[in-house]
Amino acid sequence: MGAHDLDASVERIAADIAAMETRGAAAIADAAADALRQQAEHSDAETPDAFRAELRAAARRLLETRPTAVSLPNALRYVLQRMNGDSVETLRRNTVAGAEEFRTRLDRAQADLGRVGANRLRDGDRIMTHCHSTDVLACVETAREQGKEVSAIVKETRPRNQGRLTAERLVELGVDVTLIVDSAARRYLNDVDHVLVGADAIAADGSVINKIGTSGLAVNARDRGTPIVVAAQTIKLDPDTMTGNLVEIETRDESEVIDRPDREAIGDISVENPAFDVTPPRYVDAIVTERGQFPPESIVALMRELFGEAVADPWIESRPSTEFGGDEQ
Ligand code: RUB
Repeated sequence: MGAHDLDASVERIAADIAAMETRGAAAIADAAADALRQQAEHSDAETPDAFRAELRAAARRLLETRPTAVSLPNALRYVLQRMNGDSVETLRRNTVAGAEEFRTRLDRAQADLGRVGANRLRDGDRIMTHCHSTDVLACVETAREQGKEVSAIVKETRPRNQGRLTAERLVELGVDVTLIVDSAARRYLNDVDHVLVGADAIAADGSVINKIGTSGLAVNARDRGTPIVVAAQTIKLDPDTMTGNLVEIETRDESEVIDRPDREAIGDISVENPAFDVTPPRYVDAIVTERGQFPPESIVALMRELFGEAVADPWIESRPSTEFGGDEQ
């Protein structure tokens, strides 16, 4: 394997993320860290520079899969910042240890978040969900372990129907589930105690980026007086937004919305398929993290504490390498 050769496992993990075989922000972060671990373990780079270049190239390949879930660059940053050492073996050991530590911390953060979120749920509460969020499920799981009865109105979440995954998992947790089409949400909002959704990214102003349909649900919930709670580990906080950058919203293929024959039968139309939307902080009652529960407007303080004022992009290739025969040789 020469410099910039990607391990087969990196290609496989990247393809699975792009095809949504691996999906959801936490699972994407976990898979990305595992991909870097495998690249490090299998690398036959002969020099430290070549090893570092391979790992950076692997990170760039993973980054190009899906643009919105900030857990992906945050995971890559965590691992690459631990890629220290003067020899290939030390670099390998530290990178593998960094990836393993990241994955352990991710699991622990979700369990801790689950305990915080479960405190909001009372015995007999009914929630409404959108899409499939493992952070949301962690809250319900803990509430169930505490012996609380919970029921759920589950939105199917067109076009990919992730609501069915949520429904299946909730049934396993002993939750009474009612599946509805997305457009029926408003009708049921009077009957639920909380809207509980996950996040792909949280911006510095407290905006929540999550599956398309979340913002409309939040506006309707506010209109009905139903609290909107976002379950999001701190890995979902987007440090780039502290300096004014916007979160890129992924658009996916129109075939997820309508197949070609049906589209052609209709005539000359455009089809748009944005995968996520932005819910302004004024429609969000609380963001539940492993560090406690926050009003959305205060999340920037936590962001500064965790990331400082500036964030690095450690996957970028250092410039002089080609000119002076560095990494690329
Ligand atoms: C998934 C989605 C989820 C968040 C949070 O979208 O919007 O709500 O990623 O999930 P997609 P988690 O199916 O397009 O990836 O709490 O598991 O990180």
